[in-house]
Parts: sequence; C-alpha cells; structure tokens
Amino acid sequence: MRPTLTAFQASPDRGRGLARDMGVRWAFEEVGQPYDVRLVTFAEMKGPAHLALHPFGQIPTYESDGLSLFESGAIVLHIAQEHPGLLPHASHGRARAVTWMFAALSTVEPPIVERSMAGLVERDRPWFADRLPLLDERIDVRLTQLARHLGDSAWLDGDFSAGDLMMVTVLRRADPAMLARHPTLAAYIARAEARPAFQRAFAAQLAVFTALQSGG
Ligand code: GTB
Repeated sequence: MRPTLTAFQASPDRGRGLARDMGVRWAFEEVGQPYDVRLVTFAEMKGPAHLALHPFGQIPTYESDGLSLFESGAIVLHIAQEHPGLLPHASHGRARAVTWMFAALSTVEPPIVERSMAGLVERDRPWFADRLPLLDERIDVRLTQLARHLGDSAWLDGDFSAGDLMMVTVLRRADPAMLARHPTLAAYIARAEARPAFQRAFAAQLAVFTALQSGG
C-alpha cells in the first residue's frame, strides 16, 4: 500500500520547497518508497476530517496501513525506520543520526523560524528594528557552531542520513544571505540538494505550484 502524505494545495512558499511536506517527500524518495499526495486547502486543514489526523490542523500528515502520523520529524523518522537507507544499522550510529534529527528540529530550527515569523507578523511593530539583529545573531551562533562541527566532512556523522535530511530541510528556511556567510554550510546544502532524491522531491512539490499557476 502506498502511503499518503498531505501537503498545501496552495503553498505560501510558491514552490520553493520550504513547506514541511518537502522533507517527507525527500525521505520517501531517498528510500525509494512511492507515495500519494492529498492536497488540502487552509479551510480543509481546519475541518474535522483533517483535525482527526492532525490535532493542530497543519500539514504534513502521513497515512499508511492504518497508521496515521503528524509532525514531519516523526514521519521522516518512521520512514527511515521502515526502510533501509536513511539510518545506519549499528545502534550507536543510528542513535547519533536520530540525535542530529532532534538537533535540527529543536536546536537549529527555532531561531530560524522565529526570525521568519517576526518578519511576517512584527514588521510594523515599534520594536522590530531593535529585535531583528538579536534574532539574526541567534541564528548566526547556531550556523557558526554547525559549520565548525561539519568542518571538511560531507555529512554530519559519516554517510548521509535522516539527520542530514532534517538539518538541510531546516537550513533551507534560513535567509540565503546569512547562509552565504558560512561557505561550509552553503556547500553542505548544495551537496544535499544535488542528490537525485532531493531533486525528485523538489520537482514534485514544484509541480503542484506550477499546476496551480496554470489553473490546473
Ligand atoms: N512541527 C510541525 C511539523 O514539523 O510537521 C509543523 C507543521 C507546520 O508548521 N505546518 C505548516 C502549516 O500547516 C506548513 S509548513 N501551517 C498552517 C497552519 O498552521 O495553519 C510551514 C511553512 C509555511 C510556509 C513557508 N513558506 O511560505 O516559506 C514555509 C514553511
């Protein structure tokens, strides 16, 4: 049975692959698992059918074989546990890869999302100009630390893993100008984006936006 993923019918990212279905699509592609996508409108996301799958009325969700999941990190972890390719076999390596998934979502992502939310909802507030450099600084601290860890390595811990997939998914939401100041990380992201699985996932979500634009 093919799993079903939900994604925005009209993603506010306009096909840039920044919404959270992107990481799940990428994980499916990495492990070679075909999947179906059910596109949902904002109104549908807040309706009872979707709320039964996702208590917070968001995308993405995952359904397969009677199991329904929400939270992109949990979904990627489930895919990685069900299929070879995204987690090392050895238990220590596997635990470290999962650690990087958590690091991406709970240590690196929060300042990135806070900065982008501030740009959306606080731009007209009197404190915004003072707060912005503080938010940027918090991101930069994490980027500096991550770049130092990565050093000359291709991936965070040995071979490419779900940890890298999650980390790159998170980093792609950061301001490109800020990332450019960290060439190690810019190269890391480019290396991940060059993976055929990433390219297929990106093309699939872009096709949704393109079809919407052409009235399809
Ligand atoms: N922690 C959850 C997860 O990882 O799955 C967060 C899920 C989430 O934030 N989903 C968002 C959503 O459904 C879409 S991806 N929002 C609707 C709502 O809450 O009502 C977040 C997102 C949105 C837009 C952009 N963008 O335009 O660049 C990027 C990311």
